[in-house]
Amino acid sequence: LEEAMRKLNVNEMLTGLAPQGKNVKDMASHAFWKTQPVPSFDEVAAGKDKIVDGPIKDIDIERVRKEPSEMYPGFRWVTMDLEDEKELEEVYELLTNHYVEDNEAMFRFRYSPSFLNWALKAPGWKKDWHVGVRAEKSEKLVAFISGIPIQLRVRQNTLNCSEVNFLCVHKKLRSKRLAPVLIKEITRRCYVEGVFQAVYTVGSLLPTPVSTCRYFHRALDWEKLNDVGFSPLPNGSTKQRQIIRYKLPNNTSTVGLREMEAKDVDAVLDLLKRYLERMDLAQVFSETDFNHWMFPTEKPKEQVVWSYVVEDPQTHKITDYFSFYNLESTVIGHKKHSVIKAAYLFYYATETAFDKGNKHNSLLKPRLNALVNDALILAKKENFDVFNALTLLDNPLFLEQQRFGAGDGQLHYYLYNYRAAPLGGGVDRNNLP
Ligand code: MYA
Repeated sequence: LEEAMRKLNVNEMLTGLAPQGKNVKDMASHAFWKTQPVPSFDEVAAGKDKIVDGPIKDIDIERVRKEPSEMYPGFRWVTMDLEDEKELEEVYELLTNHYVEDNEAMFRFRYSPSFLNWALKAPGWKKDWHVGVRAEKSEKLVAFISGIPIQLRVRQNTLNCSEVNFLCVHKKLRSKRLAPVLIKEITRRCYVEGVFQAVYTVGSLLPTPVSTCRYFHRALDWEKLNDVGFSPLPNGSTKQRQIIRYKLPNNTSTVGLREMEAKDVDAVLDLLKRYLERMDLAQVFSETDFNHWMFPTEKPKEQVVWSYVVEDPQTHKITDYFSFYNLESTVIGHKKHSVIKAAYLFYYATETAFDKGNKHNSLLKPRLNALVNDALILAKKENFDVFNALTLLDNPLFLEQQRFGAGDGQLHYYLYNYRAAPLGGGVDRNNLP
């Protein structure tokens, strides 16, 4: 029964609708979102097959307000200067204490200052899109929202977009409708720059996701994950059995696997671009973007991203690529452990995806499994406790075999001021074995 329930939930979650209709407020009860250029639940449900991708409303840049809207008394708008280490530290502090937690409030994301530098100063970043709110008396930073410019392809259309992230309101100021004010302000600052569309991901269900993923977790240090309450001991198993289940070999197995080097950039970018063309929704990477996200040359205090390639020993061609990044979570109020070190699978690409006779993923599936198994081994060597992945790209081809377990969390993908037919997920489902 448990297995059946689990399957039911996964299937429901993959549709983008909340389980059994729970947590679904209708559009009318979304006092803020019903005023915004986003599709309603009903319209998406009714028109699934008829939706034509395109902007929802035209924005007249001349009519966009030049000044921020009024702030609540006692607070004021600020633009954060993330080049200033002190201000970066303030954003870090706010997020470390008030950002996203799991439903049981056991864990909270802990983005390092190095991570924030990486995520918020992406190529073309604008200081104006790092928006804060300070309490006037204490000068304390109490809220934040950010955007970075990206090129996003939705099927055949490439949008000049902002990616909105790190929306955070101090716990003492929650439920006072500050979030809509922040969202309207980042929207205004995007419009002012001539950017009229945005992409964002949120754990909770709002009107209306264009796609939904589920989080999967693969234990690397099961004992620690069990200690902190992240991985319960399954009925009928023992601690020893769990430790053995997640044990990994000491060495990687793919011939030609090595850390990525500067000389690989052209080949990897070419491979990654071709691989991402198979997806309906993907960022479009220039070489500058690629270097920033996947092969940063400036080494930060704390390493954020790891990139590897496979070089064919005979032809010296790059045949595969994978990367993961480092995002810790605070373990709230635990005596022994203060953080979980999590590796998140980032981008990857493999030539086996283009195999012509690949009707049943006959090469792609085993290759991905070998690569991800090596990624797990490398992450373990770097002292990560857990390896996380979402149900995007071709990930469903390896999650089960590599002993990932379905998590509670979902991640909904949203587009602002852009209507798009719902996405089926990264995997070409007709091609699954
Ligand atoms: S997702 C991460 C969000 N952050 C956290 O979860 C951290 C912990 N939580 C908090 O800090 C607060 O609870 C937040 C809400 C700030 C989330 N996205 O002020 P309120 C709606 C969008 O009374 P609070 C990320 O960073 C809610 O449905 N809307 O609520 C991406 C309700 O509206 P409606 C959200 O709990 C962010 C209203 O706000 C979210 O005190 C993308 C309630 O406001 C949410 N995560 O504060 C933002 N949470 O009545 C959108 C609640 O209508 C960007 N709400 O249901 C859109 C694109 C903009 C740019 C466009 C350019 C073209």
